[in-house]
Amino acid sequence: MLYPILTPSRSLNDLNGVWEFKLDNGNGFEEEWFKKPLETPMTMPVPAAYNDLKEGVDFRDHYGWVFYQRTFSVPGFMKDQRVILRFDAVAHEAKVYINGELVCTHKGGFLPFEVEISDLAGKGECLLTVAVSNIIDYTTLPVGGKSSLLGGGLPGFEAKGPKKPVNNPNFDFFNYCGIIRPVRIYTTPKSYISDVTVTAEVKGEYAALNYRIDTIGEGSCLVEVFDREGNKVAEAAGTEGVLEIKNVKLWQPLNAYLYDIRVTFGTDVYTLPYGVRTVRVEGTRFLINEKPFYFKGYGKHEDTFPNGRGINLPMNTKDISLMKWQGANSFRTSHYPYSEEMMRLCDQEGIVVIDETTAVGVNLEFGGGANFNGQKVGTFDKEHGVQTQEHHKDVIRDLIARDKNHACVVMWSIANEPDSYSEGAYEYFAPLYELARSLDPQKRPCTLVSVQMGGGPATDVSAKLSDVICLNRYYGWYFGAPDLEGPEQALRDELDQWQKFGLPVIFTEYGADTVMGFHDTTPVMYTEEYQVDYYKMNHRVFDEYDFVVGEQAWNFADFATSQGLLRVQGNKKGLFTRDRKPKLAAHYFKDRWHQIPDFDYKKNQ
Ligand code: BDP
Repeated sequence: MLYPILTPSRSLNDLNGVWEFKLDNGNGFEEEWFKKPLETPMTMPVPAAYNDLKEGVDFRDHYGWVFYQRTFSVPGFMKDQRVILRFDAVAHEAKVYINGELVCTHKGGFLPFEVEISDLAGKGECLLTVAVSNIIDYTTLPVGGKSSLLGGGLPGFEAKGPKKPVNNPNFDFFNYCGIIRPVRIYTTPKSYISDVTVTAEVKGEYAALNYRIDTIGEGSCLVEVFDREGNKVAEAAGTEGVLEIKNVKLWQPLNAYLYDIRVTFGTDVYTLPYGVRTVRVEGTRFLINEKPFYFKGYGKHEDTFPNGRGINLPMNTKDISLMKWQGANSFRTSHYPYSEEMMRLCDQEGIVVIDETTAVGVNLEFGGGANFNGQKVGTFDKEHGVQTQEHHKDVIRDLIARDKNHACVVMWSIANEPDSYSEGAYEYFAPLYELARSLDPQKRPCTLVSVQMGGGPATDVSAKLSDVICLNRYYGWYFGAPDLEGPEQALRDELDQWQKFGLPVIFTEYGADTVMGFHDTTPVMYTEEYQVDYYKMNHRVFDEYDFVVGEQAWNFADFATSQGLLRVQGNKKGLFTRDRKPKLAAHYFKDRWHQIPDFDYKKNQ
């Protein structure tokens, strides 16, 4: 799906701002709140997660639907245009009503959807109501369950509070919800460009860009490529073809270069920023532009105060600045697709991205994974499993459709810490890899991010399905802490096993909770010193194995989670605090990463 932009043929109007808002009391749909102005509404900014914006646990942990509302008009001069209402992300399910009529629904909180509203042009003021649900279950991604009690406690000491339904996330981040990304109206001419797909073949200084333009209606098609200075460097006619660039400037990690590909179809014009680069895996090497790349970076979250998971453009810029300060070159979009603005920024800034689906907490039979609130489902429920897989396919389809042209995206992550090792895992995952590989025009490597409790290479389907083995490992934290010697040996033992598969390995998570300001002379868990020692131990091992081609610390910054005995006002594994102040380990990483080159770090591959 094309990102909405203003072009000579397309207008763009944003509906962001302060909307009316009301928590559903269970009667919202029955009383048809979407048919009239909300009674006793609150105000609510769009885009943002609503949870941290009003006080009280009933608000923050509200279970179910909320209603957003505002009015808008489509100007009469748009009558001969196609008018589209686009939501960049609504978490997790949306029902959109205009003047009381349901115009579209969408499930899945982190990918865009849109609906044509051309017939509203010149019709006067419209009432727009968006009902949003935060319910997670075994058919949604991320996965969750329903509890009837708020709160937890040690076995035998469970909370005995009032019975009310609450979400029970099977994942370790706060279930922020609402209209979390921009809402816009854009127009196109009636005959229009519906999609653009570009892949690159590079031979020395020559690049051939294979393109396909999907169109609706009549018109002839022209595709032109411009360099940064605005010089035209290639041109071709027709909806499919090849654009030849001589003396190509490649998109490189931390040294980005973007061309503008301008497509004209009839009267419609659309411009795609495009970085030319190649990616492939060869043996144990991850090649970007045919050179062995070493991933230095993090797992992240879209998580700031008070936006929650709501888009925060200044923080995106700040985060990339901190990454560069630290000598990092990459991150993973753990555990859901990030905003389109962030992906475009990474293209511009040369940050390498492992792009992850919303599949977190997929422990179908099993209740495994490091998810402390996870409900054990017990025996495999075929019905749930099948429904999850169907939705998982939709998410893969929509993610690749949205992000396929991004130079920054070098690999797809099909899931985070799923049950990838029990009976049925191969049957569940093999079709998903197949789907991703068939849909991606650039044929990027595919992976899943493997959980430590999975039993390792012998049982993990990663060994059979993934192009790169991605490991989340907590030797020296969940496993063995505060001892670091035994865990060091255990980490070596595991890597010795992976070595036999001849695949590259990236550590996509490793980390230790650390409360800023906690210090000690001998390393004590949760102190800043322990975090540094933990990382030093892990790095000693990573550096000994040439097939380890990347290290992404967990996490870039502290982040909000559900409450639990192991969470001190959130997950504290950040190298930075939630407001982006560096812990001791942030400085340690800065020293290390500035000494590690982006390419050719492992000499004996
Ligand atoms: C891993 C999960 C991640 C958690 C992390 C942790 O992938 O979402 O936040 O552990 O426990 O299991 O900090």
